[in-house]
Amino acid sequence: IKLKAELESALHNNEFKPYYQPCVDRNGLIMGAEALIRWIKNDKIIPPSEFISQLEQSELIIKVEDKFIESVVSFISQTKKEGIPPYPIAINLSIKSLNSKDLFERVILKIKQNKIDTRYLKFEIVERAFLEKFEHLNKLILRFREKGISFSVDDFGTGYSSLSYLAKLPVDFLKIDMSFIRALSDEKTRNIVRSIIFLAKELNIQTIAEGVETKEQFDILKEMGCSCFQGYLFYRPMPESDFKSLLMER
Ligand code: G
Ligand code: G
Ligand code: MN
Ligand code: NA
Repeated sequence: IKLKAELESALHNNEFKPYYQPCVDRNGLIMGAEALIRWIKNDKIIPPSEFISQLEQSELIIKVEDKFIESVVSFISQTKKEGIPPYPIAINLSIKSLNSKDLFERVILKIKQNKIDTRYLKFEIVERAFLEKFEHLNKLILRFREKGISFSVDDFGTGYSSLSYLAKLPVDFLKIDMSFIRALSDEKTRNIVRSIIFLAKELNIQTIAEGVETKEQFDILKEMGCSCFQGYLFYRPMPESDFKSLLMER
């Protein structure tokens, strides 16, 4: 268990850093990336599974995510200045941040200060968040979308919501949880995934498959009509400098 004081000092010492995991299209070409938080502590890389839930128990998560958004927005602005081709970057938002009072204003201010195009910022929300405060979230997402910022439902299929619930979500992308991709060799799972992709298409929502690790998984998903792919088969999450080099090669 990490002490709150330790997490606070990590925040003040700028020890939370974004790693970037590109996602690709059907041809394997980069079409964007997800920013994933890491705690860099004395050259050790601590994964979010070891600290996010502790952060979420207090309001500290709001400050950490606020600073994280700042880092990502400033990275986008930096690449633009250096003439590196821009790609949309998706940031995960906790339920606490989504419910924090001035999230919209804070994000828009950062975008203005860094002079970036809103098209290059996306947010990911876990399915579960919609169950808690649907009306609030619905309004919030619509405000962001009016500004050109798009949203994904993360870990889709692991929450409690049914497929019919999807029709009510004002989102642009749906990320199919890794657990389904892992089980694609099972016929029932394949049918579920096919239905998710079909229904999303009917609703004009793009699908992103998470945790794609094998060529077989990639082929099955492509055949089903999935449009974006993320996973170790293509790229692992990488530090900002590596991500920048990767984009510069292109
Ligand atoms: O990067 P990794 O696969 O270890 O991420 C583990 C989990 O942590 C994922 O569910 C991911 O969505 C979550 N995560 C990564 N960065 C953030 C963040 O900045 N905020 C929140 N709330 N979750 C994050
Ligand atoms: O829940 P969320 O989708 O935000 O988090 C993605 C998590 O999955 C990150 O922690 C990332 O490191 C991890 N991840 C990404 N691609 C793969 C993969 O192909 N295999 C596995 N096992 N984990 C992955
Ligand atoms: Mn995510
Ligand atoms: Na996920």
